[in-house]
Amino acid sequence: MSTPFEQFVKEMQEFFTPDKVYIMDGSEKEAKQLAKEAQETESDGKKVLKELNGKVYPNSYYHRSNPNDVARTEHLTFVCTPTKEQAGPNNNWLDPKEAKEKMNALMKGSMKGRTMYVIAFVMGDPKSKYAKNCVEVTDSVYVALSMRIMSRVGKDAIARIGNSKDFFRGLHSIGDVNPDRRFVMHFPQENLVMSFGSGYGGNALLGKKCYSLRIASYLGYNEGWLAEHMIVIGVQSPDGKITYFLAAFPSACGKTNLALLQPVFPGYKVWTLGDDIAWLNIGEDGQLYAINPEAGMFGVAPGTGDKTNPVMIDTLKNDKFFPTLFTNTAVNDADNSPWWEGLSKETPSDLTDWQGQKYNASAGKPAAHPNSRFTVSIYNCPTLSPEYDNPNGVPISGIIFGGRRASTIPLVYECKDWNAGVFTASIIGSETTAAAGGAQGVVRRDPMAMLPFCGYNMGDYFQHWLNMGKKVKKLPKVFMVNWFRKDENGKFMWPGFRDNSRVIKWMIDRIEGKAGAKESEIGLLPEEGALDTTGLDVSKETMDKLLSVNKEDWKKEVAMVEEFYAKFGDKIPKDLRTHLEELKQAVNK
Ligand code: GTP
Ligand code: SPV
Ligand code: MN
Repeated sequence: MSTPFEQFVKEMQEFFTPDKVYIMDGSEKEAKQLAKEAQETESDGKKVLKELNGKVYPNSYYHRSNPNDVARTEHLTFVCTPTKEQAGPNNNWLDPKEAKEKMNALMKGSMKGRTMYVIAFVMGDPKSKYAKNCVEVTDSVYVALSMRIMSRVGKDAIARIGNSKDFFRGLHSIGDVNPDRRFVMHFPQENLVMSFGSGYGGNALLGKKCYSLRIASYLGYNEGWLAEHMIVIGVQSPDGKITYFLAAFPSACGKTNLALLQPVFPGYKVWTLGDDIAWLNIGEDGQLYAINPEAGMFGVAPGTGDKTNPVMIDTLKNDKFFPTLFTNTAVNDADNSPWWEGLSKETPSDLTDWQGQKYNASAGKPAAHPNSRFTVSIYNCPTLSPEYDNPNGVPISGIIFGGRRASTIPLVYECKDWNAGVFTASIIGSETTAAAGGAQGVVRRDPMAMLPFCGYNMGDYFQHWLNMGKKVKKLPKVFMVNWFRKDENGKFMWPGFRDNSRVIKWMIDRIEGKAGAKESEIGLLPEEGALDTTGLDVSKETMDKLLSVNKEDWKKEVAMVEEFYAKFGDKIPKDLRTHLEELKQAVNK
């Protein structure tokens, strides 16, 4: 008798008709063999991987994707629930039957001439009751190696699945990398995702956004937990106490950087637990606990340097885990190392750009793609928390929400209570970034930083957040931040990065009841002098602006929120409507 896992592999082999089937065991030896294979395999007219200088970045390899396949494609991503209403106005929807017919036509036989890699993996620590079993099949060796970094792949996962039928099924085929034949289809009711035509992380590493957010958010809705686009950190203060925070910012808005923060104050330290996804459960003591289901980081390269994020540079230089991948960065031909804007002050003279051309700086275009990324194991991170693989997760005292906004949103404010926090998170606006295809810099609503990742109707999702608040015993404090305010000349007003620790310090003091706050129309702002600006090079005038509420801006903001809420009709919980009405009155006074 074969196991459901073995049956699935057989079914996939019959469906995709690859030349070869390879079941991953997750060993380092295997990874080295796959890296070798990837250097010999041609895809889309070039070798899948090229070895980089191991003296600069140990175990590092370079991947250049098709220039039209460099980011998530939200317009080609669908949630296929039985009814359109279940998916909500926040998702593209297709009838599941129709979606499958479409995908079957594209995917049947699509692995001919290639190897099908079978990746059994666990999201979360295999010892944790919150962890989930998954299998992805793919014809991309780049995806197979990336999955090894991002999750717990191989023998242990196969053993954990055992004789169970209950595992996520992810079908991925790179096809012919044609944007006109590219779809990512989610079937939450069947614990299934079908993805065709893209090799890019968010579209192809199905354990990440597709499973751990879109499918998992739906599971959480039914089972009483939350799957969120959040980092998890522990902040140690000089007295040795560690305060655990979650932070949700939209894509390419600073999560990875905050997760590896090196505070400016002596005696403070950030312990890293997660940089992109958190699963939140109510623990036996009634508190909110978080685990990071991932095992690696798929981070934005541009902007990462010694000054901005020294811990990430150390992580990338760590030789612990094999391999580290660099995708669509530039390459410094002087020493065969990856390079991107912000890595060093001077642009090296001898660069190949992300499209494989000799770089010419005078053309005014960046050498690395703005969404170029590294894929690195979290075990390489020197600030990894000893609690990272605690099967129960860590107890959360504060939740930070944020967005990328040139105006309107102050540097930081605190929400009065849980429901005010849910409201504030539900109205987050953020300027779109290169993490997704399409226009950039356009302000759109991105509630909880989950707009592209919530696998069901966001009206129901808001209600679920309110319900969770009723069940959690000691509710975390909720804060809103904006590192991205700009002045009249388009310059960032706040230095950001390591100086963000000043804001975190105020939050810890608020949680401990040690710092003051003053009421405003939108929530509680730091009281005069409460935010520690010792040694900070920002004028008093700028600080005042960063911490003020401009009612004219907020009137416009309310109008945008009204428009957004309207899309959801009756699905918006009454409590949130009341909060919006109160905000409207306050800013119109
Ligand atoms: P995803 O991986 O797409 O979910 O993104 P993320 O939220 O982890 O974003 P990340 O930390 O990688 O940052 C994205 C970009 O914002 C990078 O170019 C960073 O250098 C930049 N960035 C991060 N923090 C700050 C900050 O405090 N101020 C400014 N000005 N830029 C920042
Ligand atoms: C994001 O876009 O939010 C990412 C990168 O973290 S991806 O995994 O591709 O979605
Ligand atoms: Mn993300």
